Amino acid sequence: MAIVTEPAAAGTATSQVGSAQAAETIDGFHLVIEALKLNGIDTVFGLPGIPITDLTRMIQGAGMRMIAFRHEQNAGYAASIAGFLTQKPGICLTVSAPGFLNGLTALAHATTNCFPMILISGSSEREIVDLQQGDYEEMDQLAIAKPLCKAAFRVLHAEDIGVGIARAIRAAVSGRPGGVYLDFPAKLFAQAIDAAAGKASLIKVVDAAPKQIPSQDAVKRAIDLLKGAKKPLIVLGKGAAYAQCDADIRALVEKTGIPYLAMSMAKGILPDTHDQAAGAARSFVLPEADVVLLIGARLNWLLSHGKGKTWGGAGHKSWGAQKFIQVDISPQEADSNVRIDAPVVGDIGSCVSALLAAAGAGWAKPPAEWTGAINERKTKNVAKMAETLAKDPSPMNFHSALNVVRDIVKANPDAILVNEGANALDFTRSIVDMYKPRKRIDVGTWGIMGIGMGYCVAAAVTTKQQVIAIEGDSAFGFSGMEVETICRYDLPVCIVVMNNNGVYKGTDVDPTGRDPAPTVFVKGARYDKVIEAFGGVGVNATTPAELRKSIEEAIRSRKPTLINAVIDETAGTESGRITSLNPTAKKKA
Ligand code: ADP
Ligand code: TZD
Ligand code: MG
Repeated sequence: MAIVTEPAAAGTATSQVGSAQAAETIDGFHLVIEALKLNGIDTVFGLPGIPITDLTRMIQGAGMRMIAFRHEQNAGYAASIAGFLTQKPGICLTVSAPGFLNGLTALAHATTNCFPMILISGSSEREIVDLQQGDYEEMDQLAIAKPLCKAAFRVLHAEDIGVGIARAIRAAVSGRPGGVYLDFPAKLFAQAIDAAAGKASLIKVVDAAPKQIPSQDAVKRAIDLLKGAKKPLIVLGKGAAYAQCDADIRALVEKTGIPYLAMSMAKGILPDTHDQAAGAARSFVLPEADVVLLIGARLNWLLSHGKGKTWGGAGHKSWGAQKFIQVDISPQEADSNVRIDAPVVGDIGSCVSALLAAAGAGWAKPPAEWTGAINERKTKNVAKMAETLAKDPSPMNFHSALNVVRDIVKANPDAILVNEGANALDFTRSIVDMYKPRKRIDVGTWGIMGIGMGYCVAAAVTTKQQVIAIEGDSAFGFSGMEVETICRYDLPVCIVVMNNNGVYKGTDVDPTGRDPAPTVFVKGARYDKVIEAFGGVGVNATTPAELRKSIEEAIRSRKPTLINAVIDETAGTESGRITSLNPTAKKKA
């Protein structure tokens, strides 16, 4: 297999000497780089090895950022969230078979979460793979990737690299965004073609994510339903955050006066402290609402599929009477769980501005009984929460520690909050208010553990903002080795490990007395020591005051920091907020 070991002059054509007429040529490596650059892609996340080591060097040599990770899954998660934050496909670059498979989880995650991402993997010799003759890292990667992504392409000829990358970009960002797989066999990189023909073969994608204008009928149907509502509710999902039409969403919410709920990663599109925010009265508004306008949120498990007890359940007065309006770019999303009375299909920017225009002047705000009842619940719940937050138990619990984080995020609203764990996730989501769009990134649609450090790296690299990660101790373990990456690139990331000695809590025991329980880790572990190994700042915090001081110092210095926050090991609950999904709980129900 032809592997160029000496990187050629970055980003330029190479000269082939020795032939009768010295022809300017360009190889596959450079065509890939030029195609990415031409399309405004300036960062690649990945991990080197055969056959892409030289590509990673040349990417760097060409002035792009090549962020090298310790495990491809974390590079993949980084790419997926870079896609969410920037609307450009995040690129993850891996080696063949095992590297590809390590990246694949992230590709599937991107697809599930509707994040635009392209996984580019080098692959082995086609002829050997297809005859299953046992090549180095042999695997039919394209076939394996297909069911897990929106589209998958293989490029065999250097002159097709431009088309391959253009198609991958279009597939990732148009319509419902998602993951795309690009298979580049090793041979492709060394193929040299005429430089002029090579350059001419590259495609700058025009209008990669075309607007999709909703039909007038659909908009009118939705507005008529909303106008007739006595207890309307808006639910904002991460599709609304992705769409980057924050001002119009705010205008629609404020013009109509309709209370709204923000799904986890939609928090901050409007500040959580907004008058119309109904998050603190969630269990009241979901069953009570008569018309629900979903904007970029699916009625999946996170919204209890739009039915059952969360929404009132059989016997409740709203049973079967609730009406749904769903704004989504996917025409197939409506009716996936319950009847959607008014689907509005289009991109959220176009749909929201059409709804705003159709709402017209003189919109009657929702009845005061509805907004008043919500405010009453909110006030009560907020007061109850304030009481809990004011307590200062020893050891710290999730509340006393997160009270500190809440203050710090309020004082630093531009910081990006990364969050994973079970209790560490659920408590952070409900306690820490967000003030700006796309500042909260978390476990997403799958409730996946392991996104933490990849998200931190991508958030810091793509936005240059301070990153604060609130991590369960189990959650952190999935990607913990990437603290080396964070230190190596000297990123402004402050990781807080909420250390309660285990998964959910640290109190389980093996009934036979032989081994540690499956949910329990080394007691009193010092995660802060991990970052010290790489020159970062480690702090062991046992009180809210210590925690506050160390996060503030991390933000001031912008140094990579890991704080081991010692949390009462009895404080959590099994599975956090989703205990009911455990099979044992289901059996009892
Ligand atoms: P959440 O988990 O926050 O409830 P989901 O991931 O379930 O959000 O839903 C996001 C929805 O947003 C998806 O159905 C997706 O098709 C949609 N979506 C994503 N981007 C856009 C866009 N630009 N315009 C319209 N809909 C979008
Ligand atoms: N593996 C993957 C990839 N994702 C998962 N969601 C899980 C396993 C199961 N799981 C959860 O859903 S939360 C969690 C696991 C292992 C860890 C919870 O422990 P934690 O958080 O220390 O991160 P708390 O604060 O102790 O609850
Ligand atoms: Mg834990």
